[in-house]
Amino acid sequence: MKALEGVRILDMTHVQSGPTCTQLLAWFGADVIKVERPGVGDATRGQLRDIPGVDSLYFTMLNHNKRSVTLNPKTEQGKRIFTRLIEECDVMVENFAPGAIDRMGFPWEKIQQINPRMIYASVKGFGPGPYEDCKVYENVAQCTGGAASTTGFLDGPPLVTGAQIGDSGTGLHLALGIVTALYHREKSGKGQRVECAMQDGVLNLCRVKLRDQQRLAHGPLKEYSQYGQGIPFGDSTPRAGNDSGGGQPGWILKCKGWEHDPNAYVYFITQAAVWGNICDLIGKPEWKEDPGYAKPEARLDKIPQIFDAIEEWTRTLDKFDVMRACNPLNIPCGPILSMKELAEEPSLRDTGTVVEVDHPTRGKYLTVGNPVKLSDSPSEVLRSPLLGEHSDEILKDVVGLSDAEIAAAREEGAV
Ligand code: CAO
Repeated sequence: MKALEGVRILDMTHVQSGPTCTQLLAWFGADVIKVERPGVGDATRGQLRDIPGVDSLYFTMLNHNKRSVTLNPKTEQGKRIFTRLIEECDVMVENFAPGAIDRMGFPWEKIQQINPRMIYASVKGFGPGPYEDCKVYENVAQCTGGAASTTGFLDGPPLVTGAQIGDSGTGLHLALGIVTALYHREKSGKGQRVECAMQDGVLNLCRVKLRDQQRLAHGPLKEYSQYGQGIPFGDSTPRAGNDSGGGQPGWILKCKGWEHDPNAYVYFITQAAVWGNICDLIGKPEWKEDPGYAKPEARLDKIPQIFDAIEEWTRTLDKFDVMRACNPLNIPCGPILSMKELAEEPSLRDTGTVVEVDHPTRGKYLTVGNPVKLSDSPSEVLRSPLLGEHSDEILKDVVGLSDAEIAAAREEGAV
């Protein structure tokens, strides 16, 4: 039995943040019913298409293991069907612009009235406050949540990251909120509202940068490279390039072939406990006893110079050979892996983290499977649904409509 088997989700999500959340719940076994506008569907079905007329990878990779029903809750019959779905589901998830579900005629108070056990979960760009009515996409959240101001190099502009911390990150937060509310409902018998703002989710992921903001009041951030470079600190957490962000200094270093391969680099951490091993490995055994280098505090004003010396060594080796040399010595490091290398990595295929899926109109494609592994409830990745593929079965089995009632709903444009 899957961990969330028996939990039914009314999935009113679109684009990325909400679908990430409901896809995770579906992988864990929930019955996720994705409600889409008749004839239109989730906008991402048609975005960034690589094959004409076929659901995009953007859509297919975010909507596995779900069923699709088309429904317009703004029509008369659509409202009746939607009300029945609220009665029959445990959780409703949405990430429309602020107020959209209310405008459909289903504010939280009404949803609660229809089904007091309903858990109603939403992603919005911002929480209550000056920006609560704004529409928000990924990079806006990265910029307003503190990620962009602290990402990039000191002498360059703020940078956004390729990791979708605003969309997928908030979806993950929301999924935890939903499961927590389901657990609470076991005891209270009641549903509740679950909300996660993208700004809040990003700020939560940037927690260590707010830590550093407060440390600045007590002096320079000595583990930042700029300290060793003699560059003064301003009044807010600066961009730190590839500095580690933790107590053990780290940096990205060139490896053999960096001149023509954009990913011939390695992340290298000068773990204090194995400093002696590092000195031996890079041919600087004298640094083990030198008072200017032996202790971590003594090294703080020389971090850039130390990484220059380590790079002299890493440049002589392939990035995987650097890792092979460091691992037995307990020196933490990691090669910079390209998407091509990740897609082809056999161990990720073996664990189901990278999965090949077959789709009726697109054929075979790769996706990222469930990164969370449960020992007794393994996840299988099932292809995303076509638009309205499960409309009839859901309208019959979940909503309880007859064939004639379904035909009438279609006539009205409700389905
Ligand atoms: N039947 C009929 N109408 C439907 C429908 C259905 N099944 N599903 C949605 N709609 C309607 C909504 O009612 C809404 O109409 P109104 O504005 O007239 O009330 C409209 O479709 C969708 O509205 P939207 O404003 O949410 O869509 P958008 O493309 O303009 O904005 C986005 C997209 C993502 C910016 C916005 O939804 C948003 O800010 N969401 C919250 C933050 C968020 O999740 N951002 C992440 C985006 S990427 O994951």
